[in-house]
Amino acid sequence: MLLRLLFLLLLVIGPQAGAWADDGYRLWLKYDQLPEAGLRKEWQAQTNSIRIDQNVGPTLQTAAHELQLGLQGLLGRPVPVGAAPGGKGHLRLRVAPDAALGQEGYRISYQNGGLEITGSTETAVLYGCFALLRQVQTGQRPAGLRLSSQPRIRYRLLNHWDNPNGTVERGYAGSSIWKWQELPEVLDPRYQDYARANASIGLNGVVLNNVNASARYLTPEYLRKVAAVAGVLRPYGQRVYLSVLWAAPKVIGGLKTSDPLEPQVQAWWKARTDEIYKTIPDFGGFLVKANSEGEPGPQDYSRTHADGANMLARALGQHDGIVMWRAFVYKAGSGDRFRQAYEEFQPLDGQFADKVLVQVKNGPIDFQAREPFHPLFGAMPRTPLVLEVQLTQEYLGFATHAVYLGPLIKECLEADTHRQGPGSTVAKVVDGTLEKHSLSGIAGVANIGSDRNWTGHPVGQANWYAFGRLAWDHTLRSEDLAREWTRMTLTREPAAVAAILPLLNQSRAIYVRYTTPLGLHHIMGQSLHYGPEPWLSQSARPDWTSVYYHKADAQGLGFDRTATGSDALALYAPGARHLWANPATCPPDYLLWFHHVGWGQPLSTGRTLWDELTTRYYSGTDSVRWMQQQWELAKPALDPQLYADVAARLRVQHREAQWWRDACVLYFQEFARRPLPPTLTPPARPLAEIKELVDIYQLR
Ligand code: BDP
Repeated sequence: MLLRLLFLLLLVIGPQAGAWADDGYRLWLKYDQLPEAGLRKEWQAQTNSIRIDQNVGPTLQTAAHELQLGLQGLLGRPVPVGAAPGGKGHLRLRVAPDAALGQEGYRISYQNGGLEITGSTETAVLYGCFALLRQVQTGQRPAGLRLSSQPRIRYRLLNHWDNPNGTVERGYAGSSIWKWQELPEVLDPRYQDYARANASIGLNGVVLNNVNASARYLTPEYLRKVAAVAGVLRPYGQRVYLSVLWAAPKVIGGLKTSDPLEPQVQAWWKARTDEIYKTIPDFGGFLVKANSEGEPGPQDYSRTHADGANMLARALGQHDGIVMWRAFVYKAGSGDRFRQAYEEFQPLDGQFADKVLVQVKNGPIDFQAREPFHPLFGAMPRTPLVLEVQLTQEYLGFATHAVYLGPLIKECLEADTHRQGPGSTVAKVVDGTLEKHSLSGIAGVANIGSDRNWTGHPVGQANWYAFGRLAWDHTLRSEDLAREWTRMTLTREPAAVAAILPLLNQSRAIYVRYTTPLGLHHIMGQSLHYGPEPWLSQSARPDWTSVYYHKADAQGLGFDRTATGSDALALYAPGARHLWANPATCPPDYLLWFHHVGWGQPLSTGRTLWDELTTRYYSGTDSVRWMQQQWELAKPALDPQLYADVAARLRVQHREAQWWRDACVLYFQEFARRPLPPTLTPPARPLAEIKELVDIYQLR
């Protein structure tokens, strides 16, 4: 009887206890014991202790501590940290200048019979430690291990769009992780866990606040708070940066102007910047959104973006910091939005000061599910360009749709600008190798919030992970990163991994199919940017409507951006333009980005535009069912809580895929006036009913 009771008790508490309780907080840094005893033994034999020199700095101590934590968990036995040297059976961390590795690169190798992680700096060794842990976590063997890697891009940043009041612009994972009102006294343990996550994937900096910036961050009171966060992030190699409000000299400085050519404005920024460096000696620099979507900027004083950026660069002076000036600009009523950033920024190429990088979104409109690469990547050879991608899923179903972004980021990086002939990829522009820039940068708009699992949707973690790994090395394959993340985060059980990987790898293409197939874009719900609203025709500006972008009429669908239309295609080098210029050869995925195509026009797929469009909406929606089945296959190997969470979100995703499908098919049918292909079942509800759904979601 007693035994039976005990057994029942175990059944009740079992799933919540120990290794099975997985609320997602630990991300990919789980360090649960390796199941394979043999593999554990092999690693144990190489890691009897960790050896570091005495009197090392905080980052190397952090590195040793992380390694200790990880190895103890994975190998299931204590790993002491002792004084170098060490030797056979011990793991040595060594900082030694090595030109081949640069400042941040690491090498893992056997030296005198013992494993050693080396790098020119303590931060480099820290990256190496996480690389070694990744080897153990993903089940690699220690024998003959030799690995070296260095980042291809220098500034690898997350951009938080977080506000002082704790809200996050376009954030879907709770509120901000930065608790400004508690700082600087209270240091939430999350800050440290956040820093280690970033370091583990190779990132090296964080813009703490929203690009629609509050001037408050530049006040002494807030700088003390920022300094406190910087203090936690520093041992993990993460520098802090701030987004600044262009009008700050007026708003908090008491000046009458923010004109960058005014000496008093220049003096104000110089003094503020010196003050920042006194408080935060390794401050990274400024991110600026100016003269965009109502934000103030130098154009308010008839000055250029270059005037503004260069003034800030001068304020930075000798300090080791940079200015990242965003190119996300588009003025109301001045033609095709696709062209506007190009028209404003391309003529400024060559005018930016040394410390300035121009930050460009991956595509010319705004983080759509698929965009052609931004034409500026092929047009500003004399300016280092930061690639900005969005990890938070503003246009990709918030935290309810599983969309793995590895393929999206890679698609942009691998796109060929043809700037210097074939092979002039966006990656080579961004990493600086194409034009020999010494500065280079990449930024991901963070999808991180106060939710226990950090990203709302558990799959969102994979986007943080893949972004960091690609920022370090853009030649890595998206599929390999999905595999790494899955095996470190979800399960290493082969059948389950085999079920989950195709789900992840195809998720973005599936999302495109049921929302914006064939190059449709910007047809989502107004303001909130959720759900379909292709009929949206009235807004504060024409380029905030949907009809502006899809141009559906009785003849056909799509935005003519050839010479007969807005001619945005002319912004690309001939080689790149050539790919899209002819509707007969333009890849279907980009067709409606560049062409207005007749409903009955046969496409390269063999179907007419109408049939292809509707087929994609249906097959995309059906594929969400397939995603559910794949997830189901993995169930036995998954933590029950995590399994249930994703399964529920997939149910929402399927319901909303149907919403997108029915809305778009019925709406476009009003123009096409054609029946659905016979294999497709017409939506059961009328368009009017679907339109009401948008009002419910938008709370209008
Ligand atoms: C848009 C967002 C808006 C951002 C803006 C930006 O809707 O909230 O402020 O981008 O990047 O996608 O500045």
